Amino acid sequence: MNPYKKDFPIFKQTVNGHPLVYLDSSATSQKPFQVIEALEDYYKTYNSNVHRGVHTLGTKATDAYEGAREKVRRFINARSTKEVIFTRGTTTAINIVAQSYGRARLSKGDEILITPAEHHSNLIPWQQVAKSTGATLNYLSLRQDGSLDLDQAKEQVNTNTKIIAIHHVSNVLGTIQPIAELAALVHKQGGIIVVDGAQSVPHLNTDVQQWGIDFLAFSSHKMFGPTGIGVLYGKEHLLEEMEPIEFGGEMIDEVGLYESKWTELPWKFEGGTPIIAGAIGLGAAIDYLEEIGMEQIFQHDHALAKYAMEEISRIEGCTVYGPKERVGLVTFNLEGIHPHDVATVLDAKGIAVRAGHHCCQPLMRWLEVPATVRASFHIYNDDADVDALIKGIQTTKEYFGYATR
Ligand code: 7TS
Repeated sequence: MNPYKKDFPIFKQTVNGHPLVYLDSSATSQKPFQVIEALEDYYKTYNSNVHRGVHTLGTKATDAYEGAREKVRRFINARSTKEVIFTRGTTTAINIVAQSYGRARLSKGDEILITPAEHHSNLIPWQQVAKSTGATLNYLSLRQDGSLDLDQAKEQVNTNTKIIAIHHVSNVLGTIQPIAELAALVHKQGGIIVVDGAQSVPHLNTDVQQWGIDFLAFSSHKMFGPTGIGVLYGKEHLLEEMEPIEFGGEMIDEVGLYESKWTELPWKFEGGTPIIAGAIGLGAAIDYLEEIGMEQIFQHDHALAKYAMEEISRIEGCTVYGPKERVGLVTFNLEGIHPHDVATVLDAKGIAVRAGHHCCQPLMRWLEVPATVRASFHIYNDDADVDALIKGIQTTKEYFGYATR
């Protein structure tokens, strides 16, 4: 029995008459009771706005909100809490960099480099910024398994390259990209690197200083925390020079009739009442992750993905996409059966997987498939879940009239 499953109340139920086998953590992870109780505690006992007034509950809420920021700082090894901005999620975090840093710094002749494997959240913001500034959007080359070709990248990155924006771990292929090497490469040419950490921060140890990256975006809901909150990490000197993209309460120092001054970091990027409960929940999620240990989590998720990949590859008519070394997920197709049909049959067995383009339409074209099935794992999954998936795939084949292996 998986020792962590008992912490996640959702697994007490059956789905379609079967114990829930949740293999969709890359879309969103389940929540342990420690996180749910932290949210409940805030709402039940000290619900209050932050940074305003001097009453007791307000002080407690402010301490918890800012305490969560310090937990995030430690978790990603940022130098200062000034570098940790709470956002609505990865999407919002990347949009802040694109809209603020990108629009101010880019012009015709400059280049933004991304890959064909980006989630739409790390693609469309750059398309938009390229359109509005005249900068060019170009693509780094990937090897056949979706991993970045560093030798090619060395040829591609040049003095016009002002921004590299890349996923750390692919939400479709599980590939781990060499972001530290890329950071060194782009810095040599005077550019910066923006890392989409949506699928890496929940699964492996994060060290923004060791990696030398300039910006990192991630979402709480994929790392056992609540929805509606995420983080933008940015190097202090870059954030200092950037303009906010949202204006209103909380982010000001002084307001006049025609001009206003912004407050200091990190609050200048947090206009309006912040995501108080969300931050507190994220803090509780970080406590939970740290108690298990990120190395342990990485090993666990890595081993499960490896096992699943090996087992699925042995099924006749199954194609698995992506590299051998991967983080926490397996993407595949069954010959002659649409991914949505696979997911529907699995769902009838209580097995939750994702089918579709996974918000990566250019990557689907690159893989030359319309869609795929994805099974993704986290700490509450175990070999029995993979075995249930394999059995489910065989049932799917039988259902659609294919022989099993
Ligand atoms: N980047 C990557 C690599 C992602 O996997 C996702 C979400 C995002 C950005 C956007 O995160 P959000 O929290 O702002 O929405 N990925 C997925 C997925 O793979 N299935 O559903 C959501």
